[in-house]
Amino acid sequence: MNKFRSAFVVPALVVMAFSSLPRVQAQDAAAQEVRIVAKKFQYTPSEVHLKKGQAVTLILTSEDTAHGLKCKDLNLEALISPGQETKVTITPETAGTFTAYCNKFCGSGHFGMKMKFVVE
Ligand SMILES: [Cu+2]
Repeated sequence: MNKFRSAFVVPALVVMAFSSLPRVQAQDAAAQEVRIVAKKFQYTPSEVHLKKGQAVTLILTSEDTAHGLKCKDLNLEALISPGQETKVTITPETAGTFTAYCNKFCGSGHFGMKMKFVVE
C-alpha cells in the first residue's frame, strides 16, 4: 500500500513542479519588453527603469521622422525608422542613471533629444 502511494504521489509532485516553470518564465518574458516612442524632439516615456543583469527588449517606434537612440554605457545604438518597429535587446551590467540621446539628425531640437535609463 505504501509503495503504491509513493509511486503515485512522487511523480505527481514532479509534474506539478515542472509545469509551473513555463508560466513563470512567460510572465518574466512579458515584463522584459519596453515600448519607447520617438517624436520630435522627445521620447515617451522619457525615463525607463531597468534591472541590473536582466535582459530587456526595447521596442522602438517613431511617430514622425527617423530618429536614433544611443547610449554607450548600455551598449545601445539603434535607428528608429517611421512605420516600423525596431527591437533591440540589451542587458544592463551596471547600476546607475544613463542618458540616451538621438544620434540621427532630425531637426532643430535634435541636440536636446534625450531620455534617461535608470538601472537598479
Ligand atoms: Cu535627432
